[in-house]
Amino acid sequence: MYAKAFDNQALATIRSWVAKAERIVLTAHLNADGDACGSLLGCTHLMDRYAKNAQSIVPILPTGCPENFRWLPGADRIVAASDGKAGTMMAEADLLVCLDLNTPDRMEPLDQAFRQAKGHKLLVDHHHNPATGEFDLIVSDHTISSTCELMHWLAQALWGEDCLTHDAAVCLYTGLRTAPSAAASLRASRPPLSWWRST
Ligand SMILES: [Mn+2]
Repeated sequence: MYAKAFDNQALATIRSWVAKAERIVLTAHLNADGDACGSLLGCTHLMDRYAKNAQSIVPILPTGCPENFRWLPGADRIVAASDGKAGTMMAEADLLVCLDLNTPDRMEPLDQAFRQAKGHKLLVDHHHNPATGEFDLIVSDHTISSTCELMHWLAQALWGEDCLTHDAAVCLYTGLRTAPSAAASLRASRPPLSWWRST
């Protein structure tokens, strides 16, 4: 089990934001890797399940989805900055979830649109030195293997052990397996994660 307890007040805030949000945008860093794509889409599937009032849930990647991750469930929903609509979607969102980055600079060319957005800004990440002034709430732990692993533990804390759909689990496992630090941690004989659930 993940040793560090999540802050109860932070969990309540996130649950409330997700439950009330009507327009949700999720984003990750440019030149997305497996951890960025996996956490972005894993969280998208969680929003599909738990954001009961959402009219739109849009994953955005600054430079789009790389070809080698287009097989991931939900990858066809990803909007690239080159699409031209991403900035407007950020401006209209009442919840913006950022994954696998520690500063909006890593969202270029969408960094300014993000900074100008008025919605609640949540960061879930495992890099050092998160930019604390840029987000409303930060869930960050640089000692954890990957953003996907952190997202997995966070989701369980928010919504219980059975929270992951099959698609969410596929996406999060992909990031967990492809992030270099995550692969090393898996090799270091961590106990198997019990997060598989078909629905
Ligand atoms: Mn990454």
